[in-house]
Amino acid sequence: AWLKHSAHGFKDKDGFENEVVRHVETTLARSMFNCDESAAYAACSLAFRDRLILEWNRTQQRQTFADGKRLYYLSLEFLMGRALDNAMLNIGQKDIAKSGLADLGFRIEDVIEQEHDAALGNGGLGRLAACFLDSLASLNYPAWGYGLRYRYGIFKQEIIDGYQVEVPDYWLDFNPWEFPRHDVTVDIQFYGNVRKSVNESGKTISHWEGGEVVKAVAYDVPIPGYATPSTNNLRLWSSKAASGEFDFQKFNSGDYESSVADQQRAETISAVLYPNDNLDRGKELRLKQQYFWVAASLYDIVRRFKKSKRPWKEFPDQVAIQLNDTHPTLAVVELQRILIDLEGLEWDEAWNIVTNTFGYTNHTVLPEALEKWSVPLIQHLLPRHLQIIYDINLYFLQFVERNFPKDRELLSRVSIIEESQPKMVRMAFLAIVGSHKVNGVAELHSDLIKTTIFKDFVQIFGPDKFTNVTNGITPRRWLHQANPRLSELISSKTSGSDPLTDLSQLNKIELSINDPAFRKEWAEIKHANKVRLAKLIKSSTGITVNPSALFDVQVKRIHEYKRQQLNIFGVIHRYLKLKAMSAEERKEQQPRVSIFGGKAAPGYWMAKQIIHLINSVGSVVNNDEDIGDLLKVVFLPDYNVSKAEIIVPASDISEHISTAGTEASGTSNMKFVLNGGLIIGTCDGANIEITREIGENNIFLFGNLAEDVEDLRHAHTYGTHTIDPELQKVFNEIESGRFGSSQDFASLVSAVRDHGDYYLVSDDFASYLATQDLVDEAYKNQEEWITKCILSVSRMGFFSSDRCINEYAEGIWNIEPLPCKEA
Ligand code: DL6
Repeated sequence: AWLKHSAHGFKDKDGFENEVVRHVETTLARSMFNCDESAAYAACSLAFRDRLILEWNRTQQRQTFADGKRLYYLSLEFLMGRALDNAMLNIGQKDIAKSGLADLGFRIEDVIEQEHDAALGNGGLGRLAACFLDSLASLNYPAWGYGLRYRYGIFKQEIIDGYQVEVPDYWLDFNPWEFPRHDVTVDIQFYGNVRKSVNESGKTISHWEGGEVVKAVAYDVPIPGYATPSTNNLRLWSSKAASGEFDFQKFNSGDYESSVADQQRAETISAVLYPNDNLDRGKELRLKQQYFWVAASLYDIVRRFKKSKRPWKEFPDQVAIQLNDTHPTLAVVELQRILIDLEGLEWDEAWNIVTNTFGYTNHTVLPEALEKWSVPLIQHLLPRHLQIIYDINLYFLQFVERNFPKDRELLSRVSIIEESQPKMVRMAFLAIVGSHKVNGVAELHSDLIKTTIFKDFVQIFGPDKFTNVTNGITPRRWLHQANPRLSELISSKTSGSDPLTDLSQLNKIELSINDPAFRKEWAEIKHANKVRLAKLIKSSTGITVNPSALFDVQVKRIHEYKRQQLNIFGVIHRYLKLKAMSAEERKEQQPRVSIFGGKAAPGYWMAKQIIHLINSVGSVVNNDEDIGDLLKVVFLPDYNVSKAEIIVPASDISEHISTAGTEASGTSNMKFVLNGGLIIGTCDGANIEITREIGENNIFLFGNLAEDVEDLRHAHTYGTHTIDPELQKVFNEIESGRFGSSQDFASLVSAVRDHGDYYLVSDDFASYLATQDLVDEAYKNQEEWITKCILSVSRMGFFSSDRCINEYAEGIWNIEPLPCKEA
């Protein structure tokens, strides 16, 4: 590893141990005699952090001197997970740490376990941002992430009496991975009003005045690249009262409560992550978060650009900004405001700079997730921005009118302002108009946005503005960290090339597919990973599962479109079938453990019902002596990144079963296959490309196609909707009270039976069951199963986030890598 030869790495194990001991004794002020695992974690992290800081500074200096183009990735979510393990691996000194810690009396796994997940995200979108940061640094791209430093990330989920209970997750007690920059602050304005004046040359100038000011304070997080000294920066903003600590006058006159009110109101902005995934709730505080974060980030970016003393027209040659979904779209408006109001540029010149700077990634076609903000709310909070939005819309509609004269319908369809009551700003439309490229995240999804929600814009701007970049995952975390033995087995077959830097090397394992020793090791690794998961299941739910059973996993946010309800209805069907069998027949059946995990948004009632049903079915099935090990149903509480690192490598089959056309991509599908599990899935999102890469024989596809969904829904609404008879039996059983009060689950049943079955659960049920039978059959032939797994892994090279980042860099950002020459 490069660091072994660098002045900044640990020379050897002794060097590492000395540093750990030094931190225990000085930084932590403890003695080695009472050093427990948490102190060992702290000292080990600080020792690695010291290595990182030096490279981090050098990388930033290198990027500044090179004076080239940088990417800024704006994401309201970064679901980072744990940092220590990743730092050790990327720096290339995990072996030294392992033996050094062993000398000091610790197992490296126990030390890693001490770290709290940095859970600043809801699900796929936030985790994708974290994978991208890892790839950007590993590929030496000059790039910064910008986000919010939430004091509370996604809530901790507890399961009490089968129900989800949300508990706040304060994660900042000890966080060695962030650096407060009290000298990097930005004053952010809200509310107030706009005054116009005319300058000497007769030009009207807008002044945004009055209102409230909140301070943004920067916290920096180093992002180490793998096998390179490049260490990028993630800057997270925290909110503080601009006017000092609290109001002394009020304090002195005894009005203690209101003396701290300003301070508390300011700090609320970055206090908590909104826990909705694929759902927009339109709350004022959320809009405040969005503006606070984009305004601080843009101030920072512009300040950096201005230091270069280049003319404004060169801004897009120096700066690429990617909008991770529409959450940062106000950045488009803010940059236009800076350029015209503060820097005095003309509208057209400014708008040209803006549109050449931004790119927009769409992550969903679900109507309930497409952001809209009410005009009165924006008017109140950001009065000048609303004026600019209206002007952007006016010039855009004039452009449309010129190119498509007399098409009033078109104008109203594409207007950034929706003429509803109240009027709404359609953020996706604003993002499209303000960007030079718009991309979807998997082929099907990118096609769908072009033919459905953004169809008119393809006509207006032409097809070249719209593109696809299929998502990817970082093999550092999702192969090596999660599954070190498999990673090493694979590396032993890639003739010296490192699959963690070039995932296409995976295809070399195909040469060993008939090697008995290789296959045996493969099977042993999977079994060991299942034993590890069985222990986690036991410790977190009390349920004992047999690691030799087929592990069937569905872990992701709970959402009707992801169809955990289809899965649990299928489990009930399996249970009923097993119950109806004789003891002899049961012996022929493939034992299965159905494992679920995932959080429901606190206000999403149906999702919470799904969790309750899974747990209720579990309590019946798991205690049924007729069934024994033939079927277990587990709901693993508090699914998060570090749990995923244990769950993913242990799966035999995982479920990616969204209604076709609803899951933009999915990324856990990639993680599961990369770790030697097969998948059952619909023709949706990235499942389609996974199938193309690994071959149809190695995946279990079922269900209706995206192109048929609209007709089926139409038929449910206007024709007769007959429920699948096997599903009806499941409903009868639920309604008989077998799994607790049928009232509790009435809405889940009636959504399918009486309310149009929007997610086509009944339409796909028969094909789902038949495909699950194929899974059982296939699993019985372990030799063939392992062959499928090896073939699949060997063909997963395409799904590295490194490939994905290279596509963005070339096709959207126009940035070049800047490697360290001495490395
Ligand atoms: O692109 C990352 C991820 C996809 O893999 C998922 O399929 C998709 O559901 C998710 N989208 C969102 C949208 N949320 N908002 N806004 O999280 O993006």
